[in-house]
Amino acid sequence: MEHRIGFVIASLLVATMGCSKDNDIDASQTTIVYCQGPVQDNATCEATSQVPAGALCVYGSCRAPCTSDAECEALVPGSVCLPGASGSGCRFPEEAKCHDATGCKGGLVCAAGECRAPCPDGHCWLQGLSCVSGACTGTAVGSAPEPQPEAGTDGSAGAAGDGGADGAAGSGVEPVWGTETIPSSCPQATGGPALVPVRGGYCIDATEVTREQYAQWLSTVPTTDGQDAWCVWNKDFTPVFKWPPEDKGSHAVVGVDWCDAYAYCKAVGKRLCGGIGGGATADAELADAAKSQWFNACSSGGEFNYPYGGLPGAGAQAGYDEQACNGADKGVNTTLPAGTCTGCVSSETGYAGVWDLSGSVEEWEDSCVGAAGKTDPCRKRGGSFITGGADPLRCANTAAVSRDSVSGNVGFRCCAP
Ligand SMILES: [Ca+2]
Ligand SMILES: [Ca+2]
Repeated sequence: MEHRIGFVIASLLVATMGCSKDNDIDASQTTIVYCQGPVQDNATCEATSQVPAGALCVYGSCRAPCTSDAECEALVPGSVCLPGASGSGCRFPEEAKCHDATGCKGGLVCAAGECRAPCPDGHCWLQGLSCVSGACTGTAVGSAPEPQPEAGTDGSAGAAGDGGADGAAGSGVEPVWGTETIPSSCPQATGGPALVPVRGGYCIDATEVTREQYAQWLSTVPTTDGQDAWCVWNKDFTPVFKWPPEDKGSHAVVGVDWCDAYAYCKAVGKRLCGGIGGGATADAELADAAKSQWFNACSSGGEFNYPYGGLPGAGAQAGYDEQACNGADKGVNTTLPAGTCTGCVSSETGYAGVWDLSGSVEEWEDSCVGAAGKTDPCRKRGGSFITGGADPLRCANTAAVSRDSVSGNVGFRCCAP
């Protein structure tokens, strides 16, 4: 296994950490003490070269090397396998918390609320990790595929760790981010927000559909004829609330029922976001990144609780940032121009550039139970500006209301194909 990359970052750690222990971690509260030797005191360290054979120095602490959460759980319940500069080690997810880069030392960056090894080329080599806000984030699984240095380089781009296992992955193993398709282009559409290609092989609107965009469609006087049987009751596409747009054209359209949303997406050459590969999202698939277009985009492929981060392994609401997206805790209490909340987006390759999946307005999904008509329960996602607390703003959270329901905080976005 190549250790060159880890060495580069470890060298950085040694160069910049010095001897201070002024990290966010209170070493006196550290209960995992793995190192047996001269660095036993609070099990702190500056580099793996200091710690006994069989131990790793990860984020300034001696750690048991690991390749999986299960391994750590067996050693110390509650600990998880997280990456460090020279390998992955068991630690508690509560450790190494930060609010910004000043809370991290040794060249680590603050991402998703934790100090992390940087991913300078935008990729992380360990399976299960993704590059978020410039740092490798997620839970490392297994061992890393060997980086393939380009001819004439020293191969110094990329890896944040060596996986802590020897020889399990040989050269020629495909990096994990190459196994899911990001479309090279999106279908031609005739209206609405720009489509963004996402991992999973489809495209999704960059923002919620705005009032101006919806008004443009209504100006074509679309007929309500030809809707599916469960929407024949819908004789008017005009929003019930916040209409006409007046000076709020750039805000998300609200006051539309499920059938309005479905008809709009269809009319502009897209479809209401539903199942990956086609059709609706089944109830059991709502939090399945391989099945739900909306959830996959919101959670960066199931990696995060919120568009901007939060590791599911640390708890369903882990990583919640009340200021990142327009939920009630942000205090705006109304809609904003689409895409205003610059922190309400994924920075992961393959998911970046899709705004307000959490908060702003709840979004209809093509996920209804039954085909009776207006009373069928249909799913709406992501919470809204009147949704208080962390839970409703999670990507995995859903709520169901009747197909004909309209609300001042419910809109939608479209996907394609
Ligand atoms: Ca309607
Ligand atoms: Ca939203």
